[in-house]
Amino acid sequence: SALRIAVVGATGAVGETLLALFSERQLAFDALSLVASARSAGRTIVARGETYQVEALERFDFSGIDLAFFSAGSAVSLQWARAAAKQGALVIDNTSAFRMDPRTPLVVPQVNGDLLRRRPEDGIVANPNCATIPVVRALAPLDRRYGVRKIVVSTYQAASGAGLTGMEELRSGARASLSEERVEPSSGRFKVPLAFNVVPSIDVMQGSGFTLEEQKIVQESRKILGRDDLLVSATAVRVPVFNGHSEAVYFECEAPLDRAEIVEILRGAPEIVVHDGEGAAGFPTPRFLPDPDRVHVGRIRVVPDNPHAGWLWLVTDNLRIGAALNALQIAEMAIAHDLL
Ligand code: A2P
Ligand code: 11C
Repeated sequence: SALRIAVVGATGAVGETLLALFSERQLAFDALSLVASARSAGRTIVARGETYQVEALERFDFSGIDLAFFSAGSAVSLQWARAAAKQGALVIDNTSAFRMDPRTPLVVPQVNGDLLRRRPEDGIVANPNCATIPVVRALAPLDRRYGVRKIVVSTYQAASGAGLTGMEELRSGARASLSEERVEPSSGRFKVPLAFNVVPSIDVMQGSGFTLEEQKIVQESRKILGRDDLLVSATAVRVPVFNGHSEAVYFECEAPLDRAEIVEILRGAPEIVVHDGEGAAGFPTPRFLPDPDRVHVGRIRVVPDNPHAGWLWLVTDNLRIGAALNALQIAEMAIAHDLL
């Protein structure tokens, strides 16, 4: 039957990536609506070779829509996503608005895609945070073999996680510091200027002393892996990279680890590339990711003094795997399971 799709946040970094993926993965749909704020209404965007006019969310009617992707921030999702779902759309939400709601499946298709065997009662599927997805993609197969009991994550997150304005601030800040030998005042996207800097604070600070980004990594990993008992802690850091989140992951397991076996398990895991060569062939870097639709793992180590502990270095395209591609793979699975 005819498939009608709406993309809310179509003018943003994740929305743009989603539209590119529609062509690359040849998603078959019959009608596409591109939705953003009233500021963008009337703008034209080319998607899959056709020109579309952007529509304002506040005037958009979801009643004819089967599948709605939301990536316009959590405030927008909180205000509009439930209404869209009530009008009949299956909502795939890319924000943190509903992730921890017990009714809402929080899905990484390669890890817990089974949750998509039936349609969620409130019509909303949540897409995890871009720093959570790589951690659970790499650790789920290791958890099955060794029983992971503790994870410590340090992130090195790209400007694109903060959207198009984040990338623009890095670009203009870098240019200003090189040309005028002074650091451009921050527009506020990163609290302090990001160019030639490292900023250990992403999203708002919580009463715990951890940031919301760090809290998301903890709570979402537990929910996706189905392990409330899992010890998880994180430090989330913004680095002056345009796109591609990197993460150093320390993990401890019940069973003793075998490095060669870890390499083999990860090589066999869906859509993961293992970098295990000499020199630079032993680690991926965000600027030179060979295949952006795979999770890249390198620096696989077992701690010499503790055979139950290991380290991984993960690099992923945060706009694709961390957001748009994961959302599209949720959609592909929902279509395959006839949920629409
Ligand atoms: P707009 O371009 O009209 O502001 P990014 O993450 O790259 O910053 O993009 C954010 C996306 O969310 C954009 O598509 C933006 O549209 C959209 N957006 C932001 N605020 C709203 C809103 N109040 N209603 C609808 N879309 C919004
Ligand atoms: C960042 N991870 O890199 C954030 C962006 O919860 O979906 C995504 C925020 C979210 O800034």
